Amino acid sequence: MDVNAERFLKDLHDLRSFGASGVVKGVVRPAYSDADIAARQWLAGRMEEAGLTVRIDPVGSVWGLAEGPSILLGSHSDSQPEGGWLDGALGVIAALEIARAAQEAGGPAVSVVSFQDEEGRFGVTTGSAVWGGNLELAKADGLMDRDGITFGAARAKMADLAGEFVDPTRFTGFIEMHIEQGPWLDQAGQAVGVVTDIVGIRDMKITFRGEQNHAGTTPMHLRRDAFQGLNAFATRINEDFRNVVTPQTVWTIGHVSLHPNASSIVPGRVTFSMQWRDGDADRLARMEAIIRTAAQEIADSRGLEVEFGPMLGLEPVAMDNVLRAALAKSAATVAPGKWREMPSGALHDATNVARHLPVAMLFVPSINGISHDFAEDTDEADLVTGLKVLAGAVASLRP
Ligand code: HGY
Ligand code: MN
Ligand code: MN
Repeated sequence: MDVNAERFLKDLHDLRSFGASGVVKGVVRPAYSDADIAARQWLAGRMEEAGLTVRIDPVGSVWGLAEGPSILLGSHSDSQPEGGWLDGALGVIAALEIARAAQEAGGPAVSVVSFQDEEGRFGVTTGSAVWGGNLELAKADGLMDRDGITFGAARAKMADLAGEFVDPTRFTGFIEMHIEQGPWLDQAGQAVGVVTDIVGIRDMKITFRGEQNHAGTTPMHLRRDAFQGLNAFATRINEDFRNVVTPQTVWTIGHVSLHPNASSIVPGRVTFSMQWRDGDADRLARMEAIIRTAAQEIADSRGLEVEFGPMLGLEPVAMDNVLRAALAKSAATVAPGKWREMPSGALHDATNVARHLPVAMLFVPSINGISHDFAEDTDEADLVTGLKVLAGAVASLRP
């Protein structure tokens, strides 16, 4: 099968024009934003032109379906609030190009998907989590973004486009191409990573409630300052994790909402995100226990109340041996000496798809290891190398 690198790169750049930030190549295309919906409609048109049957499912994931049994390729086209042009988009456009090239070559049958809300405006990989059965739709509908909008209300914006969920039994497997989003391939001067497994994640909101008061007149020893509670908590877990974590374990407080967020008011409430990731589910559980104990003890000692929101989680997932071997063989042919096997520290839709299908992933380098930032980028030669590796693997899977 011969992929068309020019056609692939043009589509990738065209997709970037939806929600272009104006800062380098970055995009602002969070799930269900006007730019995201417009991009999804554009993508549906490209799928149709490629001879695929378009279906938009009840959560807004866009599918381009080949006839009969097919291999599914894809990723997501929503972005972080400040996102790069390749995170997700690369896997979707590579899938589209391979579906076209495969048709031109007379097979195999390739279907394409762009899952909705992979970037977790509402949850964690929400669209594929619902499709894969990791998250009930009714529960997803109640999830709120940081402005208090529910997933249910947001997906209603696409209701007039929506059909049924796609039956997973029509697919024989799933391969997701993605940027690495970390430093390893770039530092080693390598072009391709074949993924061995994807880490697990836990994500929850925690709230400390204290007493809002005057910042000039309230003596320090009488304060019940919610921000000071968060400050103590962040320091405490760094200490308490020390004997539990490995160099691969990560944890992040990435969103903080302080109330009322004013210079002259002792803050009475803080709600923050607590997220942690590791390849070992037991370690994730031990970290959860540390988090809950630390937050409770800090609250008790400072006259605060603590409230734990619902915890979202995805388990670590190993890649399928057959698909992974096909990618490795293709990488060794297309990029000899310039590829490696590696785990994924980022979450991907493949985690959820693994509930239904054998899954595998391949990575291309991220320049300076930057992602979830407008500066995210990859050398176009590496994008094309990755595309060729994926095409080779898909071609080798034909019956
Ligand atoms: O956060 C993640 O790992 C993914 O990029 N959403
Ligand atoms: Mn992604
Ligand atoms: Mn991402």
